[in-house]
Amino acid sequence: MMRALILGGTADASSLAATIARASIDAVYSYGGRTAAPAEQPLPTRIGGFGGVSGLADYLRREGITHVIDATHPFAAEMSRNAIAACAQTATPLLALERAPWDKTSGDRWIEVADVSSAVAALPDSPARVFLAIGRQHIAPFGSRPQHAYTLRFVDPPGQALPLPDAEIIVSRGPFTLDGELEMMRARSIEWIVARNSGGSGARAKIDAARALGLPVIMITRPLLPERPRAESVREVMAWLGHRTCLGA
Ligand code: 3Y8
Ligand code: NAP
Repeated sequence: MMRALILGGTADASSLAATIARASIDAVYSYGGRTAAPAEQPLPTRIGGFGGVSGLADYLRREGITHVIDATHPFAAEMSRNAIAACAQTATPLLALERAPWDKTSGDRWIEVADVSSAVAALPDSPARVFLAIGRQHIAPFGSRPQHAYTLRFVDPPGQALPLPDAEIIVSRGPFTLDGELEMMRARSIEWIVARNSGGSGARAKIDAARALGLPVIMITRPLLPERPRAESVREVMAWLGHRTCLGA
């Protein structure tokens, strides 16, 4: 009897959950518990970590999970690595639902860097107006560059003071629109953007806005993950689950 676990937390995971619910496939949706009020899902939902690889392997056995879809974000590398290990240990089929990275197109002024500390080093020395669109978990390293005027965007209000003397916080969970991003960047006179190559459409607007305004983007490339089967569409996932959706998969 099929029972799927969706490792979620992204727009793609939400659209997969809706299709799986419509197909009446027995499934559980899992959030990591990063945000205060994650979006509702049309499936039974669990929130919080499993307790590393062994915790996830125990969960798979205990809950009789027959298929795991890793629909987490490309930067949720620890979750993805744990899923690969736990599924190998328990011989549970695993498929990643992962959107392709954004490609640099003509007009894009990207400075591609490998990680957050390289992103900090790529900022100019002279004071600038910088939009940090990388969430709240990786702000501390920018404390070494207090000379800049920062605009940050978080899903939830920050719990404590930031290590940045000049910072304005926008609380918004996306998805974002081109007009909204253009308006925000003009209103804040943004000169630099720091972003992660998340891919997908939910956060792409800031990249298109930066190109339209001719602004440089410090683009953090994705962490490398071990090989695993991957799909880029919900339809492919449903076919992998052996389910012919109404789309005529
Ligand atoms: C908790 C689930 C939807 C889902 C929305 C997508 C789109 C917006 C791109 C910017 C970049 C960022 C951040 C972002 C994106 C979507 C999608 C996507 C980037 C939610 C969600 C959870 C999270 C966790 C959160 C992180 C943070 C990252 C904000 C829900 C809304 C910056 C990633 O405050 C915190 O601690 C937030 C932590 C991990 C990265 C970070 O390190 O701070 N996502 N984001 C999931 C869980 O608990 O399991 O609350 O409903 C999901 C979404 N995030 O329904 O449309 O691509 O899917 N999320 C990045 O790309 O750099 C925003 O502001 O432009
Ligand atoms: P991470 O660093 O890869 O994972 C850290 C730990 O958090 C994992 O080992 C696991 O704990 C727990 N965890 C993460 N995702 C989980 C999930 N979906 N269900 C259950 N436990 C989960 O993860 P992250 O980058 O903080 O991302 C956390 C969540 O936010 C994920 O759902 C991800 O899809 C979503 N998200 C992340 C980003 C991003 O930029 N990282 C962007 C958008 C959405 P245990 O080891 O205890 O099992």
